[in-house]
Amino acid sequence: NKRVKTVSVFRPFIFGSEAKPFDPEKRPANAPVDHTHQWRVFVKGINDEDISYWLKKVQFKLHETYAQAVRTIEAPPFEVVETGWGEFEIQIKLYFTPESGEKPQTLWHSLKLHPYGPDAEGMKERREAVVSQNYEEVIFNEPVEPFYDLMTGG
Ligand code: SLL
Repeated sequence: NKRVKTVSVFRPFIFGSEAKPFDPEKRPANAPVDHTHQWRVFVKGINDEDISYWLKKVQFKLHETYAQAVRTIEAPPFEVVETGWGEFEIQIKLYFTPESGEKPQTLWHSLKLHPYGPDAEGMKERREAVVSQNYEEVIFNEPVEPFYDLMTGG
């Protein structure tokens, strides 16, 4: 496949996590006793825009304390919902649509369970969700023609 010379295509997305302490009255039934939080790690479009036309699959690699630490998500929503007790680094590997011919790209996200900053104590009392997310862009330099067409609707 021929490459479209001197062209770069950008796609924005959001990745991150959201965590909430369990409500003591209703812990998830199957959560181990030492778990304290429910959390979610995700990759998504800006304003929940559908990004599955370029993002094919996402592989999340959790801490080794998790059974089946590698979770592969093949369709949106690209997310893993889990429970746990500790914070750790999550490896996020993005796989692009086959037309792209692009290699997967790896990101890291620090799972945050505990509020921090000036209002941390208040947030803990109110059991607020802790959100930690980042804006990111993938850049495809000189994409192959079929992928360029797909990206630009041509
Ligand atoms: C820490 N370095 O010590 C981190 C490790 C591991 C978190 C955190 C549950 C695992 C499971 C879980 O929260 N692991 O029970 O399956 O803080």
